Amino acid sequence: MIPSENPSSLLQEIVRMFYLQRCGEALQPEYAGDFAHPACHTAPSRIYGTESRISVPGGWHDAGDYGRYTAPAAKAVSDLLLAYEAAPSLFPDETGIPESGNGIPDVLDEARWEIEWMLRMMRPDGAVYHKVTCAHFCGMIPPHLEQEETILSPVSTTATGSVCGALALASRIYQDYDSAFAQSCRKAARLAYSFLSSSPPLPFHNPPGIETGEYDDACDTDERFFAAASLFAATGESMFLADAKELLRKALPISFGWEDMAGYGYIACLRSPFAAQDGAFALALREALLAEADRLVVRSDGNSYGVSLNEPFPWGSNMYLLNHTILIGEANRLRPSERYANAVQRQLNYIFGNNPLSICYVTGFGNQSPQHPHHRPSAAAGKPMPGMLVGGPDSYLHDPRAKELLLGKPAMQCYLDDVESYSTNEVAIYWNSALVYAIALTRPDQQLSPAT
Ligand code: G3I
Ligand code: 9MR
Ligand code: ZN
Repeated sequence: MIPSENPSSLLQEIVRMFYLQRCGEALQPEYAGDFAHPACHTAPSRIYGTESRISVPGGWHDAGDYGRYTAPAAKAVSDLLLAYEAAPSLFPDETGIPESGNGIPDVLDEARWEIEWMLRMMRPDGAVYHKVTCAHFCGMIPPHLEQEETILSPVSTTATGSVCGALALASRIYQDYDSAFAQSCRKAARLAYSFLSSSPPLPFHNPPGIETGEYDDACDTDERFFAAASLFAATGESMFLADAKELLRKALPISFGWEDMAGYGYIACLRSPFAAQDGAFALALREALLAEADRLVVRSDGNSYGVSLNEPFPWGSNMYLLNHTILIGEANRLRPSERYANAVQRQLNYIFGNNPLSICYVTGFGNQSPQHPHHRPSAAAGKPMPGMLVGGPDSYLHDPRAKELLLGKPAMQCYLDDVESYSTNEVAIYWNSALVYAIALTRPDQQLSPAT
């Protein structure tokens, strides 16, 4: 039930959203249409607590706001790279971005845009700044009009671990396209790892005066595991393998969220040419992933919409559902079964309209889709940017509009197509990326079939 007149245009638009979220370069009307704008956020950024300024241009705006946050960036990049690796033929070089036609699939050009920014966000000692944002969220203005100073918030070990893992992954994926770039990713990943190895946990909390997104995460063990596993997967070095095995003793959830990144360590290892170096470890990863998929599929089978999420639904429920879909889709690659394939398809069907509100949660597609996302460029343009996945139902009612209008509703109906409802109707790069990855896993190495 992929709701597109032309299914490959759906995937293309979902990937093009990243281009439209680019920060630090002018978006030309030729590529961006109504969402063209002059270069934004180009001034050097102040390091919090000091008067020093450094330049960290580039990357993507995180969401409906213009912050740039490294931990969720690492999830978004990892999703895109793993999606590409699973199904390269779904990702052409002609999607209408400035790099189209350069001989490199556009999705890899786009992910590189973010990776190069992540490299700038790394300190010389390998630690990674948690985010660069203004002190407060701005009004519903286009990006180039947000002109308050940008501030680099302190480093965290959650961001450092996630970025390390994503860079190590990148070093494998870009090897065939640009080995020098691949090598610089690997070198930076090693540097981040050396910082992590000698650092106690540095969890992040907004420091006084900073009010933008927090991406707080009390536990950095899963990010450390992703870092070690991904470096092992990229280099085959036994030190990283030993660390990954040790960290895995801590019963980490096999998840793919910005706050729970262990799943990416699993996939990096399972896809690595070095996996065979320790057959018992690879088998343990495989068995654990399949067992988790089986558990989720039981839930999906028992739900009338085929949804594996338990209630209550969290902020960004659509992403959590897609993260499950990714896990089941990866299980289906390891051990193909109709049951896995059906669960993947049913979860995507829910996203695309088979839900109690009959809404397709991707802007611009389906019979009914969000018209008023909490997304500053859309609000400023007076129309929704296409190809964006909104967060979806949040039964905790995390914003005042939701509290006012949704009290007492069943979890799947706790959604408002209202620009004020940032907890249900915002968008985010790492929600779109999860959708890209989940779609790629429906047809590894094949074209998407027409809508059914
Ligand atoms: O982990 C706890 C869980 O233990 C608890 O049972 C549950 C119930 O309260 O909450 C869980 O924490 C939630 C957390 O997300 C992880 O799911 C918080 O309540 C919830 O408030 C938090 O929401 C995050 C939100 O920012 C507020 O911090 C979203 O995941 C996150 O996607 C969202 O990200 C924002 C950025 O801050 C700013 N940019 C836009 C972006 C998208 O809305
Ligand atoms: O616009 C902000 C959105 O990007 C964030 O996800 C959300 C939660 O951090 O906050 C939004 O900003 C709101 C702020 O938190 C409270 N005042 C109203 C703002 C929305 O216009
Ligand atoms: Zn910007």
